[in-house]
Amino acid sequence: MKKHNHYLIAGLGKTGESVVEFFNNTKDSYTVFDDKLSPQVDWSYVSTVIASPGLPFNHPILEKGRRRFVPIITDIDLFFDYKKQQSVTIGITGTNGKSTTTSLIHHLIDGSSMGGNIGIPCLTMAPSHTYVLELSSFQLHLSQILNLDIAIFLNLTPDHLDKHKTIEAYQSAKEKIFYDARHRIVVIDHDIGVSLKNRYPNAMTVSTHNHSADICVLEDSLIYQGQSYAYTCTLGTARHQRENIAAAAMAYLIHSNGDVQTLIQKLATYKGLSHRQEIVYQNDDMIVINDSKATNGESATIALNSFSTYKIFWIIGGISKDTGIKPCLPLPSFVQCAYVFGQDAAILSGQLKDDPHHVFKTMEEATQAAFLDAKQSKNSPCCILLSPACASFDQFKNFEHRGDVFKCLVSTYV
Ligand code: UMA
Repeated sequence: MKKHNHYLIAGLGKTGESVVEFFNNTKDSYTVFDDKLSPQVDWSYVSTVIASPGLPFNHPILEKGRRRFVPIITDIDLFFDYKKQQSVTIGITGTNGKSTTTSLIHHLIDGSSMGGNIGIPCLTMAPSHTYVLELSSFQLHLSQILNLDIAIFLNLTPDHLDKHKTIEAYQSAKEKIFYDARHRIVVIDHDIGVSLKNRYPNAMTVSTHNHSADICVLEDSLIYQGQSYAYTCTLGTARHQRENIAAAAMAYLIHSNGDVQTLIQKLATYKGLSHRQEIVYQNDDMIVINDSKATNGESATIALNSFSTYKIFWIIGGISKDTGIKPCLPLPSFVQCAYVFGQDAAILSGQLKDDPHHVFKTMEEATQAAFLDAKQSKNSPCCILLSPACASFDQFKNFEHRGDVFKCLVSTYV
């Protein structure tokens, strides 16, 4: 006999822990499952499974639930069920830039709460009038239909194909962000944005060069409703950052009914996020960047191009994604040397072929060598760039841990 509302919390990481806390407060009954605990599950009691985003979609615990016709939902679904009706929800997805855009919107909207894939489980967000949610393809794939007030789809390049298997499946998961959304925002500088605009004609458009977009963010001015406004933002003027600024600005303008003056003031005071092209050290000859969040070749390429005026000593490694560092190749001439470490160092070294690179076991050794070479180099200004293009789990708890260790190492060399 099935007991009413007995939940199975599948996966006991950050998400699972937040669901445990949530059910402790609502007094709902639950059982936890995690491979590291190897627990037995008595399915006769389970009415709903709450799946963690990191579980493989075909994990035996989820397959068992499906065979028994037990609904599988996520912490995001719980959040939408329990949040205050009158609050506003803004969701952001895309392969790259979603954390930056999420945090920028959070900064723009006073009193908003930020959560989701950015590292703060939705259920732990402080109560607010506006919730800004970074949504990964894993979270979207497993969630039901969300009723977002504003949904942003930034971009799409191959990533997480080990889990989604095909780019089409990856795109379908991400596109769920648009179902039932009240306002949709697309970046029309990419094919995916153009295709989405064709399928969702009411979507608001943003661009970095097309003046007819609903908002166009140029290097020093933004164009909105036919008027040009000067702006500054610490994110800089690289195209990908202007796309993030444009998407965030559009969301803000929808939310604030077009308050451009406040937008411009707020853009100027944004400070940026840790581990995303974060400046760790800078003097006239050298800049050191922690871009530990770059877990695929696409994001690493963006970082390389952002520092193309420097001679780059590039630290990469960890667990390589399907395409490895293909998007970064051929290595641009401003990259002096790559310092490769971690589990898939041999794969990355194979991809680099004759491009200058050295292989190490650990990030510590790679960083030490990069500093040594940069200091001896006659070329300046130089940039020591940790933009690993890989997942971190072989040697670190997560990308934040990897970035923090890097910052510690840097402090011993500068
Ligand atoms: N587990 C199993 N069996 C498995 C796999 C995992 O039992 O086969 C268990 C692990 O033992 C562990 C738990 O599941 O106890 C881990 O759960 P999880 O991987 O879902 O991780 P959380 O700690 O809940 O973190 C998740 C997101 N992680 C992933 O999607 C992999 C975090 O995104 C997110 O910040 C957090 O929820 C809060 O919302 C991280 C991430 O790497 C940053 N995201 C990917 C990315 O950005 O590329 C999508």
